[in-house]
Amino acid sequence: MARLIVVSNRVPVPKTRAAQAGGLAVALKDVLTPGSTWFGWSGRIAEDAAETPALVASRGVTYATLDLTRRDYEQFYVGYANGALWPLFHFRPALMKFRREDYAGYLAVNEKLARALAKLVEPGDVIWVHDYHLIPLARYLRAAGIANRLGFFLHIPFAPASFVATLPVAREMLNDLTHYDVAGFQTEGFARDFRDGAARWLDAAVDGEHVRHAGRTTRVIAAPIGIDAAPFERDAIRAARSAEAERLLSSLHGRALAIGVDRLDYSKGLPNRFEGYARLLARHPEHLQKISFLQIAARSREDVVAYRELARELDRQAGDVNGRFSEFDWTPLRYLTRAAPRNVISGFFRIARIGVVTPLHDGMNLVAKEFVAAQDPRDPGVLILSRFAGAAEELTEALVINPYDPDEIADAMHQALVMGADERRARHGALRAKVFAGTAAAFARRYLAALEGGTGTTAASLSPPLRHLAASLRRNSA
Ligand code: GDG
Repeated sequence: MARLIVVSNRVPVPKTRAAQAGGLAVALKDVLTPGSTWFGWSGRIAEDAAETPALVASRGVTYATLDLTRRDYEQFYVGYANGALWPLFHFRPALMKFRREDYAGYLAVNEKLARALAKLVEPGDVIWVHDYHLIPLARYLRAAGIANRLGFFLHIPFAPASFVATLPVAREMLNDLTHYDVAGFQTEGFARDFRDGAARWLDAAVDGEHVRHAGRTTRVIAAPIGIDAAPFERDAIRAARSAEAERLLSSLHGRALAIGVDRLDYSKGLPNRFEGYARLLARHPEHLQKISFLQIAARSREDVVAYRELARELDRQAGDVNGRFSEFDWTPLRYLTRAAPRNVISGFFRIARIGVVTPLHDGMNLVAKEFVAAQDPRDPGVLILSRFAGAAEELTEALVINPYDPDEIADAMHQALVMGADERRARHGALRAKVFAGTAAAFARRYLAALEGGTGTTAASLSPPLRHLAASLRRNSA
C-alpha cells in the first residue's frame, strides 16, 4: 500500500534522546499517521555503521535509521551542512567554511541514505524530504530508479541569487533542487530567491511557480510552517500553574518578565538582544528594578567553532549587563544555557509580559508563534519580532523591529512595557487568529496537496493515503 515517507537528518525515534528534537519534530508530529515511515540519521556515530536501516515501529509508524561514521559526521553534518550551508543561507558569508572534502562527504552520506531508502520505497509512496542536509537526496534517489513523487521543504531561509553564487558549488546545489517535483520554502520571498537563482545560474525557465530545467519541472511554493496551537495553549494554561511557574512568579516580586527562548545560534540575534536590553536600562531608568529578562539559550552544535565563540561572547555580555545594572536584590538578566522542558517553557511564556524574538535571519521562528499561542487573551503579553524572521511576513501585529539596531529593540521593549491593555488585546487578538489558522497541520496538508500534484487542498484531490492523512490531520487540529 502507498504510504508517506518523511526523510530528515535527525529521526526522533521514540524513547531515545533524539525524540527530544526541536522545531521539526514538533511540526511533523501530526503528519506521521499509522502506515507512514520516518527515515534518516539515528543521531548515533558508529565506526561499523551498517548500510541497512534499523527499524523501530511505534504507533503504526516505522522509524528507519542509519548510523554515521565519525568521518561522515564531521564532513556531512559539522563541515558542509552546518559549516557552509547554514551560514550561507543565514547571510553570514564570513562564517562560511567551504572545504571540498566536506562537500564530498556530504554527497557520500546523501548517496548512502538514498541507496538505503530506495530499498524501502514502494510504488505510489510519497516521499517528503526535509532541510538543507539532504538537498542532493532526490538526485541519488532518481539515479537508483525511484520514480515516486518527491518533495523537498527548506526550513531555513534561501539566499538571493547573487549571494548563492558565493557557494563554490552553487550550480550543483540549485540543480539538485530541480530533481524534486515540489520545492517548498517558508516564505514567498525565499521561493522567489530560488526561482531567481535557478534562472540566473542554471538558465532554467521560470513559468509562474514552475522551474523547468534539463527536462524536469519543479513546482516552487511558499508553505509557512505553523505550530500545534490549541494543544500548546492548553499546555501553557496548565504549565502557568506548575511549581516552576509559581517559583518564577514569586521570584519576580511583581516585576514584568521579558523572555527569550532560542537554540544558542548566531542566527538568533542574541548579542543584539542583550545589547538592546542594556540600552533599555541605560536610556529608561524608570524600568530599573521593574523588569527581569529571562533568556533560555540551550547550547547547540558545540563542535562548530562559531557556536563556541558565540557562547563565550554571550557569557561576557551577560556578565556586563548584570555587572552594570544589578542591585544587591535585583538581577536584570537571567541567562540559562541549558534546555528547559517544553511544558515548563509554555508556562513561562504565559507569565511573560514581553516575548523577545530578534533573529538576524530565520526561516520561520516557531518561538514567536508559541509565545502568541501561550498568552492569556484577557491580559496578553507583547511580541517583539525581527522583520528578518519568516514569521514577520504573517505576524504583522507584533512590534516588528530591525534587530541590527539595538536601540530599536530597546524602544520596542519600552513600548511593550508601557502599552495599555486595550492595545495589547487588539494586537494579540489579530496574532492569535493567524497562529490558530496557520497550524502545523494546515502546513502539512497544504504541502502534501501540492506534492500530490493538486492545486487545492480538498480531500477529493488527494490519493487514498493522503486522504487518510488529511482526515487524521483534521481530527488532530480540530
Ligand atoms: C528551524 C529553522 C524554523 C528552544 N529551546 C528549547 C526548546 N526550544 C524549542 C522552541 C521551538 C523550537 O525549539 C525552535 O524552533 P525555531 O523555529 O525557533 O528554530 P530552529 O530550531 O532554528 O528551527 C526555523 C524551524 O526550523 C521550523 O521550520 O521555524 O526558522 O531555523 O519549538 O520552543 N524546547 C525545549 N527546551 C528548550 O530549551 N523543550
